[in-house]
Amino acid sequence: MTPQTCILIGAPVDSGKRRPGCLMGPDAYRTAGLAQAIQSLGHKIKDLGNFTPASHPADSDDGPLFAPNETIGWTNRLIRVAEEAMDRGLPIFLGGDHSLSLGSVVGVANHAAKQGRPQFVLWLDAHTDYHTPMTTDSGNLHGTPVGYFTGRPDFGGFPKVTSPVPQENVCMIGLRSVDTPERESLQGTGIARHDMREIDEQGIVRPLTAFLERVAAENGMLHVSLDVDFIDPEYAPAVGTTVPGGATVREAHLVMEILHDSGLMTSLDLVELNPFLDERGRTAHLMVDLCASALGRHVFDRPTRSFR
Ligand code: 6HN
Ligand code: MN
Ligand code: MN
Ligand code: MN
Repeated sequence: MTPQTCILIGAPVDSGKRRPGCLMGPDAYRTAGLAQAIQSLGHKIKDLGNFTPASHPADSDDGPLFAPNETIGWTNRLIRVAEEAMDRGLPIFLGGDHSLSLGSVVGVANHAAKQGRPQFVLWLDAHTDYHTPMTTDSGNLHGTPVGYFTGRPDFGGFPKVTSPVPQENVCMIGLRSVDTPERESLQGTGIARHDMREIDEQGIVRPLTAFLERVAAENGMLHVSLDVDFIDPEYAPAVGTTVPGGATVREAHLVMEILHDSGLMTSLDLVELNPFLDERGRTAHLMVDLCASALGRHVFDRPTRSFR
């Protein structure tokens, strides 16, 4: 891969669910040596520090949603930050919970639309995060970003999504916890959904390369959203929504290594790390290592693999 300028965007978003702790994520990644790992691969780093939400009315304790106003503030902030960062390099959003993708994905998709290129999203997660504020039973908005950036209705108060990501451009891998309303509304959508059963039976390479071939064929921009709970909790315990039966360390690295080979990734989220739940930093370190794989860390050189 040609050297990149990686733009670190600290997004200590903690409003997307009730259990606190993801606000410590960006600094845990820094402490685990993210910048050094990326620089050692020959890339440049621009660390923009930690952002705050755009100003917003205070949230009240009543109502079905948890902290909607703060989450709207974050979404407003991160859309702008994402749009600007895309002109300067490869943005890496250091979460923060997954509600940060309400902003990061809409921002990068706005940028892609200006370039006249299609936006694609690879969603690596145990969950589909396809709720809307009307369908969520938990009231936790980290369960809604895919619904939002694909243009589902009922996101009143959130910025209007002017360049929704087409359903056919979204690929989810790692699924093993999907709520009934999500499953029902995903039926008949073009969103590619690969659950752990399929990964067990067929391996993780096949769905990934099929998707990357499409991104390449359409000269697309590719946003990758990596939720800690994509990985099995045995290896990645520092997340509030653990679901057993997730990707192994090698499966997760293989995804990142193939992403690097493809040269297609244009932006990345590292989300849902809750350092308060970690064991001596091991989850933070694993996420840093996965990010390094996506940016070219490897054991031996091999013939380049072309998706074009
Ligand atoms: N995540 N489907 C559950 C909910 O509360 O809506 C879990 C969401 C998990 C969110 O993966 O970022
Ligand atoms: Mn631009
Ligand atoms: Mn998620
Ligand atoms: Mn998840």
